Amino acid sequence: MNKIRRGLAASVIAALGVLGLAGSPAQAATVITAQLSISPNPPPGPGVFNVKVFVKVPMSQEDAEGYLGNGARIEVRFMGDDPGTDSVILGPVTFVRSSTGLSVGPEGIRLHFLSQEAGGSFLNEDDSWGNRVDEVYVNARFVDATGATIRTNSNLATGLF
Ligand SMILES: [Ca+2]
Ligand SMILES: [Ca+2]
Repeated sequence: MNKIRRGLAASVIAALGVLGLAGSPAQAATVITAQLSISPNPPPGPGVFNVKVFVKVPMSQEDAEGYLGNGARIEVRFMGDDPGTDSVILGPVTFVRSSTGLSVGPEGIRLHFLSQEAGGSFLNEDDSWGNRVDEVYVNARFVDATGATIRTNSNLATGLF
C-alpha cells in the first residue's frame, strides 16, 4: 500500500511539474452562484418593480473566453416557489458571449440581468383569494458546449408583485 501511495504521489508531482511548465490547464467549471432582488422603483419614477439577477461562474479569464467561444451559455429561469412542484414563470432566458449583461473578467463569467416589470407581470405567481403573496427565485445554469451543466437556485424574493 505504502509503495503504491508513494508511486501515485510521484506521478502526481511529475504531472503537476509538466502542467506547470505548459501554463495553467483549463479547469472544469464547478461553481455557480445566483442572487435575485425585486424591489419597487422609488418615487417619482414609474411605479414598477426593478428586477436584478446577478450570476457568477468563477474561473480564469482564459477559461471563460474558451468556454464561451466554444458555445457555452447561461440559462436563467424565473421560478415560482409553491408547495409541491415549483413552476417556471419565465424562461429559460439564454445568454451567450455577445449577450447584453454578460461579461468576462479575471474572476470569470458574470451576468447582470436587469429589467423593470409592471405590477401583475409574470412575477405575480400567486393571485388566488387565499394566497396572493408571490415567492420568486431564479434557477441559473451554466451549460458548456458538451451539454455539461452546473446549476443553482438564488435566494427567494417575496412580495406582492
Ligand atoms: Ca408561491
Ligand atoms: Ca400575487
